[in-house]
Amino acid sequence: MRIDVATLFPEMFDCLSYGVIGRAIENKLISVNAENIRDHTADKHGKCDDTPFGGGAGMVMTPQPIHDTINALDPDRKALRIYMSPKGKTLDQKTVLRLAQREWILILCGNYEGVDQRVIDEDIDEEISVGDYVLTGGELPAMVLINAVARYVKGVLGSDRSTDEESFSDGLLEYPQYTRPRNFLGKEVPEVLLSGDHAAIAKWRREKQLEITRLRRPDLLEK
Ligand code: 4G3
Repeated sequence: MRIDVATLFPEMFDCLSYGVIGRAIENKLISVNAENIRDHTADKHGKCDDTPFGGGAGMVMTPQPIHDTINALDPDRKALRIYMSPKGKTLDQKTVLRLAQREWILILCGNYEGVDQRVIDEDIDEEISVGDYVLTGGELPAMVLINAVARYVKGVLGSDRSTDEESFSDGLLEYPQYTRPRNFLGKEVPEVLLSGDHAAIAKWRREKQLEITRLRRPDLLEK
């Protein structure tokens, strides 16, 4: 899978060279290219923002450098083009799985008060939000999206690491996990997990999932 990012802060994406995603990039399962929007501005001083028409606080990113960045990366409109925005559709596991099927995605990151609406209308396919809060830029949301999507690219997780046993894959929250030691600070690991009775373990885990989901996310049980 190819992932392009259009951003004023490409160095922020260096953190993708760590951990599971870093290994996936090394192994060429995914490629991430962070493109500096400032490298595409026609302004001789490198300016990429301006004051909002109609007045109001802050700055808005101008359309020309963004439009030219996107169309330099994807001249034939083959990528799925996403804008990270607080007013986008909230990211969920279903959307993650749909995006993971794509060969090529391009993510636009806005800063300040966002980008000129005309570049969204002209160049963007979908607006996505990572949650109901505002950040200083779309870079951290883009990295959340990249991480969530990359996990579903074939080969990224180890062979026995399953993505269909985890939270949300069956619409419920996860059961609690335990590992060694069997006694920690006087607390014992639940006996059933040591029993070797796989049917009993599966039943206990399902009950725990229902219990925690009823307690914390009753909205998930409605669905
Ligand atoms: C305001 C995305 C701020 C308008 C971006 C872009 C949060 C999210 C920004 C705008 C962001 C999110 C940049 N903050 N919840 N900041 O996904 O278009």
